Amino acid sequence: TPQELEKQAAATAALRWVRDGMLVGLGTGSTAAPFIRALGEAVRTGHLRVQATATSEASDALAREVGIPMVPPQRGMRFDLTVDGADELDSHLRLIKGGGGALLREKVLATASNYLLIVADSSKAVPQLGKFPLPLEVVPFALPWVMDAVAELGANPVVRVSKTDAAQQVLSDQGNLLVDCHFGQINDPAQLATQLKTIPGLVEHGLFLGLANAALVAHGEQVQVLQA
Ligand code: DER
Repeated sequence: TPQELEKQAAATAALRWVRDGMLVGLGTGSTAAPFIRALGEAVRTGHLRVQATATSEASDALAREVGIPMVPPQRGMRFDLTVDGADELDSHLRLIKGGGGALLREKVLATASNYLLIVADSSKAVPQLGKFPLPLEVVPFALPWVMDAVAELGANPVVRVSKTDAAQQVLSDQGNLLVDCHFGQINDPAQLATQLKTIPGLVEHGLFLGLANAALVAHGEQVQVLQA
């Protein structure tokens, strides 16, 4: 599809940000995956030596499959570059992430990275955040009260279920629930992020503010570079 081609174009362009010897954070989702494959190819053919850590079990498995040497989290570890997708990004490079369910590890790696590069197809760039429901990672015990608290903030919260079985709640790699919050339009992302952080049992939210350094947004075969 045209969207898949855009994801591929952005992912391929991201390879030019990787330098020999880098410690790389690997994102999660359908745009991060072709980047992982392309990086694996560059490693296997001897063009690049890198080490990496992934933001999900799925990306970790893919990275190992394509031959990228993987390292576990350690004290003092800083990533030279993390490449990840996003569900929405605005012109200030504020992001909504978590559609792929990996927002917690994604935010951990983004924060431990010297450079966060977002790869996206053209549908992800928006004038204002919030059309895409904001994902939260929630400790199962706390779910009812977290739902109440975010409803109080004006959202319509929905617990994420399996696409193939609506009775099956989706669990994160940490065994937590994912709650998608329909805000309609987020006028003040910073204020909302602050409010969400005070809710007990809400482990993390998908607003990534001040974290992305650049974004590669593909429009057809053209890849636009946005800098923060
Ligand atoms: O969860 C995320 O933020 C992922 O990066 C993902 O949702 C991005 O979407 P993609 O599969 O279209 O790249």
